[in-house]
Amino acid sequence: MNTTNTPIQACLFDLDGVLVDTAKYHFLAWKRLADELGFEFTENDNERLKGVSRMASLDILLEVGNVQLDDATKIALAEKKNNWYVEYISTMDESEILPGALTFLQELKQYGIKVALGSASKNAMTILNNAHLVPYFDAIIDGTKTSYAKPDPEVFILGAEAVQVSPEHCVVFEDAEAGIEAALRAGMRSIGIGSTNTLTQAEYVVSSLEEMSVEKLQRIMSTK
Ligand code: B16
Ligand code: MG
Repeated sequence: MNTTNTPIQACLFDLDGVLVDTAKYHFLAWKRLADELGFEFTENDNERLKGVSRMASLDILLEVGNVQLDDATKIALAEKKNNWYVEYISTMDESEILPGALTFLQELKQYGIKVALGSASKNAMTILNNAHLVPYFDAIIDGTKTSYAKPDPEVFILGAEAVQVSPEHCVVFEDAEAGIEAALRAGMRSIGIGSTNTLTQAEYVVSSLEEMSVEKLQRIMSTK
């Protein structure tokens, strides 16, 4: 297949919730912090943190507990949570790769379609290394390379520039509505991973990458 004649030339992937199942470790670490601070933090509350940066996540957590703190304390608590999270992900491996993700990444490589990461996480390299996913990426843009959080389009614009593909030929795979909005603001196509109830702005939604293939992707993207 000659990809230069097809609409999609690059796939930009969010990490947590799209390629790997790290949300559970974020939850464990945030819950541990809430326990220490003396309030309850549920899995339902945790849904609000998906795709959100570390400091913005802490603000949401403190709002749940109705706790007000000064900036220095907040920075110290975010660091504490991150140390626990880093400890949890230090032992993760390929078994945390979400269904269908590896097969789809392998297929994209075979077709010569560029692949970039667009993640808010500052721990993305540790996760990709532990899951042995690094060789599948032509570019890796994560929270250490960006200044603005999703829904700002920066992370995806940098990804497209790194693989030298113009935005209209890029498709973003995201599990968070803020990430879908970032894709739209970047002028890119979008596929939501999750439910149409929450990913209302996505062009197309699948429940996991198990439902995706290069042939299906090009078909979906050429019919819009
Ligand atoms: P860190 P993504 C996001 O990853 C997570 O979904 C979100 O829960 C987390 O707060 C954020 O990364 C920052 O992560 O604390 O490791 O820098 O979905 O953008 O891949
Ligand atoms: Mg995500």
